[in-house]
Amino acid sequence: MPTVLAEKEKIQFLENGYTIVKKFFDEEEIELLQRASIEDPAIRKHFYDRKDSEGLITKMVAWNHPDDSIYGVVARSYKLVDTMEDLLGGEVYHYHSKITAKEPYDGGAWEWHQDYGYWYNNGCLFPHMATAMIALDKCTKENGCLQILAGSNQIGRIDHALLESGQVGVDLKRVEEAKKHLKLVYCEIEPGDVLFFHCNTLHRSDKNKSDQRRWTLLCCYNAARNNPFLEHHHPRYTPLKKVPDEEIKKAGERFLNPDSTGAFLSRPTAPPTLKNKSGKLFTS
Ligand SMILES: O=C(O)CCC(=O)C(=O)O
Repeated sequence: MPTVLAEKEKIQFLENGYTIVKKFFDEEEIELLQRASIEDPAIRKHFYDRKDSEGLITKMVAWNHPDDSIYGVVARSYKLVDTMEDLLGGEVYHYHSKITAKEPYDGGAWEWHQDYGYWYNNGCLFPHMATAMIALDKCTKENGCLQILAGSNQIGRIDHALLESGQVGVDLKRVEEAKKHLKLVYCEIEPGDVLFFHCNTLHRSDKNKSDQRRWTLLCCYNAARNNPFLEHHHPRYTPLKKVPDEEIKKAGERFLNPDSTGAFLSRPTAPPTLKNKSGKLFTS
């Protein structure tokens, strides 16, 4: 199946570092995903906390390999993978998937960062990487939708540092300069919409100030031609078995199989060489 992107959405991704495809998943598909994510015991079991500077928490679960669960089938579906391959210019493989869960009032913020600020340190030589953020809930300004600096993908990789909260954030002086040139976009999306963003796109999100939860599923991909030169906590090139889109509904609410998803991450990761202000090495 070819990409679902119209030419103008692809140009938007290349120029601005992101594009949003409305109703990428239909109502039935997204309801299955929502229900599975709530009921799946493996998700509950492997949630870990990711704190922000106020001590507020985003719950996260991340896994490496897409299995036959509904999330794995979504991550391997022709429509998602072919679209990624169109955006990244060739074969891709699944780098990892994660759920970021911001509960009403409690869900924490994410500091400005580029995903390549992390992934560069994993031995990924080129920034041929991107993420599909799938809205499981309505994502709004109030509940902490993703914010993006449109066009920041063209800046290239910026230095990141380990923050006291344990998050890895970008040099904020650069962000301030970038804001003078680039538009800040609040990516408000509905369940079933997909926000595709490039690994050098600067992004952050606010804490959840509302009584509405904000859960998202993020599927991250690397270009096959960008096989990481270092062994690390995410997979090196592993051929991806695409599945027809119809398999999503057939998967129903099939839960994650912890034996086939590879390592679940057990805590936030940061490049091992980054130090925080007190000079302490992050030892993940
Ligand atoms: O879920 C969010 O608000 C942000 C997620 C994010 O920035 C990431 O996973 O890199």
